[in-house]
Amino acid sequence: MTIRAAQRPDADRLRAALVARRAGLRTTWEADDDLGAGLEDAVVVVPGGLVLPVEGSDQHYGFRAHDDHYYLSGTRAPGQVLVLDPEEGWTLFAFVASQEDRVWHGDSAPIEAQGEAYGVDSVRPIAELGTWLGERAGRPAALLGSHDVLEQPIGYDLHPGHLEGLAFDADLIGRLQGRLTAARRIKDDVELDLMRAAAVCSHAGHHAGMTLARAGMTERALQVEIDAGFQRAGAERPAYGTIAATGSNAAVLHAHPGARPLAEGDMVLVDAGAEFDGYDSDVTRTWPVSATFTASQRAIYDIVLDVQRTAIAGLAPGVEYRDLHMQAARGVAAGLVDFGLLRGDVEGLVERDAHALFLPHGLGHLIGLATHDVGGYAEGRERSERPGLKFLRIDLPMEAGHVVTIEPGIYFVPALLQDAELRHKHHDDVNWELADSMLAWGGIRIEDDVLVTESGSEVLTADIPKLPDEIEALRAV
Ligand SMILES: [Mn+2]
Repeated sequence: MTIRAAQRPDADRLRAALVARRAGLRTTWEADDDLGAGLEDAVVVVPGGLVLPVEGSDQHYGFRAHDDHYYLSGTRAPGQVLVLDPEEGWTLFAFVASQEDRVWHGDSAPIEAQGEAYGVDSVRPIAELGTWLGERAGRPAALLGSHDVLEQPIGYDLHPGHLEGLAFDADLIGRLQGRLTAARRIKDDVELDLMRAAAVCSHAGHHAGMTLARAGMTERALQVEIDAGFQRAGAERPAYGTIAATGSNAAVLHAHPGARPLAEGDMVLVDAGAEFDGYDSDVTRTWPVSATFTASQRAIYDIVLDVQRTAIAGLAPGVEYRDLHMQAARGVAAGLVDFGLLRGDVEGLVERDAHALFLPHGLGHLIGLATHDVGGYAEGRERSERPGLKFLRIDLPMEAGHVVTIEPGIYFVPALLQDAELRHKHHDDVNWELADSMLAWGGIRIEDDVLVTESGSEVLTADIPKLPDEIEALRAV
């Protein structure tokens, strides 16, 4: 088995994509009739965020630039601000290292090189931002990106007075933000290159986990192997805290890897994804510690896999994600009826949310710069309070360029299955004797990242084995 190398887009493509993103967004903003004449006169300020110092050390927590700032500027250094004056175009106010910075942290990127790399109209030192803002006092202004500039202006070489002159307008901010969020739903070619690179790194980490895991190893030791696999392949870090949960821990949806050892006969649920140049992947695989699944593990695995593949096959432009979620709910209910855990007709079970006892989360979410990316709900749609829907993170008609996760699961969650109210409500829906005998069984989730295309979909994380035979072949080595 070979794992492809993670590739970065070249400088020309990156610059062209950034220029196109900013130009496209301006066109969208200017076409918004509700903004009226407001935009021509407005100033848009997009800070990238400041570092968060670690108490008692001279270091800071891992820095992550605000996604909107990075999306528009192409740069992720802390303490920088991208601005738009419609008359003058886009200016990046860039961090310039002092002598002391150079001694302790190294030099900053040269100003001219940043203008060339990111294709902005101009780049100026951050120290000039205050004067620039002062010259625009009284104009309507929108603050996008990180709002920490309001609490810590000094971090951006500003004093509070520099911002007070601008007329920040909540309505303008809301409108501009809404269009930016909508634009970010559709991934451009450079973003897709980076998401493919993240998927390659995720493959390396999951492969390391599947091949190195042995009975007796702790969840924590397995997590270290997976994260190391990501980073050896070129990822900068895990996109989120890696979940490596064995036995009953697999039914804790966001479990932290701990000291529990992997045991023969148990499974391991690994929910882990690599981050590459700020872009995330999010992948779950569930596999046996032993060389083969047990009969009940294989039966539940086949239900989840079938539901997952059906949902992926259903993805296409125009399809409502919520419908895929409900189809998955029916698939889980039907599978559990066949297994003997649920009783009754599938439609009725789903209507009463009986499936949500075993699938207590949504089918998936948008993914991109954020693991749970922005814009999951179409304008005007609100989250449902129903148990089977309230954790659904997307309610949106699918469009080519969306990247979503498809991640059904079946779990035996004691907190749900031992809840008196739920047992009463679903008294006739569940074979409680069987459910009670499986309280420590754990759970299975299978998750891929899927690009919606004009003709259907493309699974970005398809190289990571999920067929039971492929998994057993890897576990037998
Ligand atoms: Mn996910």
